[in-house]
Order: sequence, then structure tokens, then C-alpha cells
Amino acid sequence: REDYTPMWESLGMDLSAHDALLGVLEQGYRDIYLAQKNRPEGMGYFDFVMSEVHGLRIKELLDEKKQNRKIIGSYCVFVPEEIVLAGGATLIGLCSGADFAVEEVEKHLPRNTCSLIKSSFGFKLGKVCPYLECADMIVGENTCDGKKKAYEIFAGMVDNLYVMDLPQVKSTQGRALLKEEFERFKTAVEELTGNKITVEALKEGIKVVNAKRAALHRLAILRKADPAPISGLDALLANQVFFYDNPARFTESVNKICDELEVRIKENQGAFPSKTPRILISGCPMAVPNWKLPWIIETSGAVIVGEEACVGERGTRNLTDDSGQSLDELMEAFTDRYFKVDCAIFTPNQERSDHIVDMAQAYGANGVIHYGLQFCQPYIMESIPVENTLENLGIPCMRIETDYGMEDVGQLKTRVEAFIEQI
Ligand code: BJ8
Repeated sequence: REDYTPMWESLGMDLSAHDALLGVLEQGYRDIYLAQKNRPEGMGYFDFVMSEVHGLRIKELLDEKKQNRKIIGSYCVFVPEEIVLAGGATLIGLCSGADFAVEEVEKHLPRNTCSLIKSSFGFKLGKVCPYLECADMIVGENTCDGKKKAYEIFAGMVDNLYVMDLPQVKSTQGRALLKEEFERFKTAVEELTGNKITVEALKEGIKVVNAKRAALHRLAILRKADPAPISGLDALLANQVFFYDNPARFTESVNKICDELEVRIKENQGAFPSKTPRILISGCPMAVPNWKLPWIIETSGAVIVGEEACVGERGTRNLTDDSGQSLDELMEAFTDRYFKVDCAIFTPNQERSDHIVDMAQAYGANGVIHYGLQFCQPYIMESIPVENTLENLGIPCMRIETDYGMEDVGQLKTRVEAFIEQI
């Protein structure tokens, strides 16, 4: 494999800390992903992407930068990739799925902050994320209180933070705020790149992002089959890679897997045997390499058939109408699209509950596991009404609260096994 050390050095990364992180990541990937049986051949592409996650993809981004293309990093599915692409820039998700430099982080953030926020700080303070280090602009957003306040502190650690305001109510005023913020972001992208966003460029951006999302829809629908043609872990990985791969290559790779899965379904082949208990996961987003809960579920006798999460269907389910003929019509169209995202920061948020029920029924789930990251108020608060709604409909639900640590794996496994046995 190519030696990327000079590249990481040029990004000012802490090489020994980074080696340690990559070591853990590679070991985790081997134990969790490569240990699975009956994987579709097309997953070879994602295995390769993961083996080069801080290598080849970073080299590609740095090559883009040499061509004067800007890189924008984001922490939330509300940051519109359509605008970034239309401005001739590249959007990457900043993952935040592992604990790092925890002691250092807790000098800046209270201990009772969710793992996702702590992880984003840890990657910065530990100087171990090449995506973060190569970004020309980092976009934060006013979503939950934790993130909102954390960005105030984060602003002192990076010199290129842009914060997007977001509504909390799905009202006319809320929609107007979202549209205004998208306009403001469009201007910021134009200023960063020096490119004026045209109707054609925006239409193209919408087309590229729609194609990515449509490929994941295709994958999601195929998971309705019994036996499930792909494991939840593998499908989650596709949803995770969505955030940082080259968009056209990603779309092609997911579609290729879908072709393969269609054949598998015809031949009645699955990742797990027919009649394996089916689980829907719902709740907080799972960023790379946060595979803990899906791994526990799928080594406890069940298969995951869907993710109601931002790394999953909540983030990708709606497409944007690209028929508009003016910039304003297109901006309206994707404001409509993003306004449907039912993140738990919205109040009230009945749509999310409805969507969980729809997904559980559509994917033939025998039960729902609600995943709340410890100290994540929005999702944990919603988990009780969600559980009530599901149980009233006869859909068993279990609520789990956990963090990125491994200390509770044994205890969680016992609970998950008992839940699976009873559904
Ligand atoms: S649209 S879900 S990606 S904000 S887990 S940091 S909510 S305390 S991530 Fe999210 Fe955008 Fe919403 Fe989606 Fe806060 Fe909870 Fe932590 Fe969270």
C-alpha cells in the first residue's frame, strides 16, 4: 500500500496518535465486517474504500484542492450538498463515530455531552482526522443544544467555521428561515469558491445528489425480502460511505450491489437464513466507525432491515424536484425537500413517529430497537412516545441508551438477545 505519511504530515496531523486510531479502526473492521458470512461480492468496493479511508480518498481531495476546488466539511444532513456541488466544491461528512482524546475533550466540554459531539472535538484536538484538516470550510448548525453550544467553543479551535441557523418548528416562519439560511449558505459557497451558482449548475447538483439517494432507496427496498439479501452492517456501511465518497462513483457502486442483490433475491439467497428475526433501528445517527449496536444485534440472532436515522433513511429518503427553471424555483424545491427531514430537534415531531411505524411495517420488522446516545436529549425524549406508539400497534420496541465505549457490550448483548427471543 502507498505510504501516505508525507501527506498526513503535510496536513499537520499527529502521526503516532493517527497510527493508533487507524490500528483500532482496521482491527474493528476485520472483527466486525470481514468476519461476516454471505456478504455480497459488491461489498468488496466498500472494503476497499474503508481500507483507504484516510489514504486514497484524502489524496483525491488534495488533488481536487490543487485544481482549486474547495472542500467543505459538515456534521449534519441539513447542509445541502446540491449547493456545494453547484458552487464547484466537494462536500464531505465529518464522521465523529469514535472516542478520541477524551481527557483533553473534557477540558472543553462537560462530561455529560453526547459521544458524537465529544468525538468531533476529539478528532480535532487529537489531530487525527485528515478530512477535518483538509476542509476549506467547516459547517456547523444550530440543531440540538449540545451542538449549538459546542460550535461556540469549536469556533476557537478552527479558523473556518460557518454556522447555519435552523428552525425548530415546521411552520411557515420555520420554512422561511430555512430558505433564507440556504440563500445565505449559497452566498458563502460562492464567496469561498469564487464561482457564481447558475441554474444549470444547481440542476446538475440536484441531479447528482438525487442519484445518490435513489441508489440508496433501491438498496433499502431490496432489504424487504426474506431472507434479507444483505446484512444491516453492510447496508449501514453504504449509508456511511455516502457522506464522503465521490458521488458518481458511490452511486455506481451501490447500484452494482443492488443488481447483485436482485439476483440473490431471485435465487432465494440471503445474508442470514429465511425467518431470521428482523429489526428496525431508529434514533441517533451512527457515524463511522460506530458499529457497536448493529454488530451486537446481528451477532445475537437477528438481522437489521432498516435504519430510521440520519445515516440511513431519515437523511436520504426524499428526492428534490429538479423541474424548476429559475434559481429561486430550485431553491424552493430543495427547501421543501430538506424541510421534511424529521430530526428530533423539531417540535412537535409527529412525522418521525409515523415514519418509524411505516418503516417497521414496510420492511417487515418484528421489532424496533430505539438507539439513543447517552445525554442526547432530543432522541431520548422522543423514545418514550415512540415506544408507546409502536407498542399500541403491537410492534415490540426496546429502548437502548449507550455511548461509544465498549464497557457495556456484554450487558447490551444480554438485553438484545432477550428482546430478540421474545419477538
Ligand atoms: S438532522 S439527527 S444529523 S442534528 S446525538 S449531536 S442530536 S445530542 S446528530 Fe443530527 Fe442533523 Fe438532526 Fe440528523 Fe445532538 Fe443527539 Fe448528540 Fe446528535
